Amino acid sequence: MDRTTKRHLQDLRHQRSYLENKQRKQELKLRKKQRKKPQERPVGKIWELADEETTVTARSSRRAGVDPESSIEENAADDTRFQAMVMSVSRAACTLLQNGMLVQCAVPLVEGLPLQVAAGDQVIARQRPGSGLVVDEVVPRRTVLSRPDPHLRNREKIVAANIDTVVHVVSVRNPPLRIRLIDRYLVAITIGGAEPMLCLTKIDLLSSEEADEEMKKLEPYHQLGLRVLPVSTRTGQGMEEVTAALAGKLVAFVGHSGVGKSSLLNALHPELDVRVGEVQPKRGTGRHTTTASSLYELPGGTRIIDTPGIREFGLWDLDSDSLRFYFPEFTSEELICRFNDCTHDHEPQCAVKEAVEDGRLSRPRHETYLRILEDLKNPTKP
Ligand SMILES: Nc1nc2c(ncn2[C@@H]2O[C@H](COP(=O)(O)OP(=O)(O)O)[C@@H](O)[C@H]2O)c(=O)[nH]1
Ligand SMILES: [Mg+2]
Ligand SMILES: [Zn+2]
Repeated sequence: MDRTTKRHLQDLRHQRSYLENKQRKQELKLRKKQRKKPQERPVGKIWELADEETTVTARSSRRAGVDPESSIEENAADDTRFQAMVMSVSRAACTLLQNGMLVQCAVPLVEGLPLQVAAGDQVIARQRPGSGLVVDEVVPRRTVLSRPDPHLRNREKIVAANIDTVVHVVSVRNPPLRIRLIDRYLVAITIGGAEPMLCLTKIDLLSSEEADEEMKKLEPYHQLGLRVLPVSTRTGQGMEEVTAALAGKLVAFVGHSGVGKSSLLNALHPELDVRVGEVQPKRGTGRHTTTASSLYELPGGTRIIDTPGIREFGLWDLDSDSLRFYFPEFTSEELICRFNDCTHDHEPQCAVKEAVEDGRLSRPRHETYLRILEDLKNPTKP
């Protein structure tokens, strides 16, 4: 790894630990404020969906000493406010984990659109007299994984929040490994502030020579300092490494449908019994069995957000000038282009293009970079 890449990674790590500390302090403060003893939480998805609004309404109204029929919402508001983690989100509601129970909570509209909440978010929710829970505010996020909303291109869609690590899951077969798809995910993960990791699944479908070949294709990512974890959920190969790499973290699994995200989750903790899809023989991709992101808690404090397959990972919050910083190998000190602001595209005497020509830099990565650059310059093109 060259010096610039190292420095880049160091900066990212530094930023992360700073943000982590900040979040920890915030949480401590809030916990003190709520004067709550930490509750023992059941592990895995073994909670029953609580008799949602009714039980919570009764309990919190009693605690707050308010008349549930009261028409003055402000009176009840403060005492019924509590912080909870978002486990999953549907159109106008989300599921929160409150005192070891899953409770449904409405998401309010802001300027005609539902307030943005995502699995992994910490929210402050409030009991509305007689009409269930509602999200009041979202606690500032430590990290995000975002993409443009597929329905409203100029709105951000947060796929997961407050994640430490995002594992991009790719399979060696069914569907086959297409390394060009990795780069967009990596850019999106890095922008959002989480640590990226790669998981190469279904290695039981290959001989060891074939597996070595596939691992070779991922060499440019190794060189970038990215962790690559080969696994099989069928044989259990590599599962110990995955378990260790994710221990204690809040993690999101992303990648195309059918690559084995849900299977990986089941292999980490079989009691979860997450629905797994069949791969369609014709297209070699999976059906979308996982339709919304859901957060699962595993023994030992690891928490995983399983996301639906995303075919095209669009990039949010990126402009063409900053794109090259997400390809850290292009900013290496040895690479001196003729122009300081070289975009490594059409410019003469471009050190990056020369390095691609003589094999020092990955050609597929440069090609993806150019494609993203083109998209960013022409945002209206489909
Ligand atoms: N051979 C093999 N098949 C797997 C492995 N992991 C998952 N699969 C299969 O891949 C298909 C899609 O899995 P699923 O977990 O639903 O993928 P997801 O869409 O990414 O969540 C299912 O038929 C799984 O049985 C593996 O390690 N080896
Ligand atoms: Mg799935
Ligand atoms: Zn250049």
